[in-house]
Amino acid sequence: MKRRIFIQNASLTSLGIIVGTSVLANIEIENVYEEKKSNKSMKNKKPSPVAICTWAFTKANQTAGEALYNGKPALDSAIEGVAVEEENLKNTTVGKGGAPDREGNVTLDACVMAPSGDCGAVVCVSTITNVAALSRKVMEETPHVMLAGEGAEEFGYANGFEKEDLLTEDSRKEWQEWLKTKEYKPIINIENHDTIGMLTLDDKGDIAGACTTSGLSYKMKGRVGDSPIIGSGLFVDNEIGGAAATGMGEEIMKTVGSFLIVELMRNGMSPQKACEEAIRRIVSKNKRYKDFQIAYIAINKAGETGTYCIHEGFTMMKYQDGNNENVKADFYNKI
Ligand code: SD4
Repeated sequence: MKRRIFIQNASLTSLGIIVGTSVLANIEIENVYEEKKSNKSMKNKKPSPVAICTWAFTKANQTAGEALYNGKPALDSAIEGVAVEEENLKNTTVGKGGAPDREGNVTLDACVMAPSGDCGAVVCVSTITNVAALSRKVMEETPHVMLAGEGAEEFGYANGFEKEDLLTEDSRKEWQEWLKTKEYKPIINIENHDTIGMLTLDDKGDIAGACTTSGLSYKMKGRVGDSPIIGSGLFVDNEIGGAAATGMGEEIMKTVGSFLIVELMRNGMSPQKACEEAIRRIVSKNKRYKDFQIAYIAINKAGETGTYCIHEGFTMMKYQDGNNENVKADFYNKI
């Protein structure tokens, strides 16, 4: 491989700029080919279980990681992990205690995806905390993939989910403060608590994922972002790997980011390179990329992981072999 790159570089120098692009393209293809070969050989090795999640959700990721090491399947572990944040009243971007929309309603969105390729999702749920678990119920107990609003809530009560008020006193106070200016400027990135997207690889080598959020603070009534949309906020193909997103949902949806990452991995890219390419896709299509943050996390069947974002500041958690590590993502906007 090294020799081939050397020869192509030599011809680049001697033939000059006219052939430069195609030679570089060849090098790129060769790199992908080599990566594909190494991915194949990794596939034969059985990796130890791995849990990764967006942001520094230490306890949630630890919970999922320990569940995996106790032999729980990938989907059970992911749902157990994200439930920690759904129930964390201090987290104003997930579950109960999440920031409301402009009219004071907390509305939650979530989805899950199983190793079988089955998936479930709920959107605009305003009275149930554990919306990832509810998404699983939709997947398992209905002929549908997604339920919205009242329909999702009624289905939830019928299946044992408790009716709750999701607006906490703290969130109400902050919303009332916001009403004084009504300034709507979603700033995503600064704080280290946000939507939780989680990917898990269990001891059988199966991959699953869950993604759960209260969406953008003070969003328009009825607004739904990427998080519950299969392929955007989350995608898993158990033959290849999985990906999850956090950040400005509108921009993630336009490039179906998580699906894109899994497809790039299918074509031989590592999880890291695939996350980078998905961010590049967004940036190249959107001159306003400096105004918003998007971050991806990904895992493949070999248990390799990757993460990349537009702006500095995003970290993911990774649990493997008893270590729950905070991993800083490399970022695009270095200027
Ligand atoms: C959304 N992607 O609703 C979510 C919000 C988020 O970091 O991830 N914030 O658009």
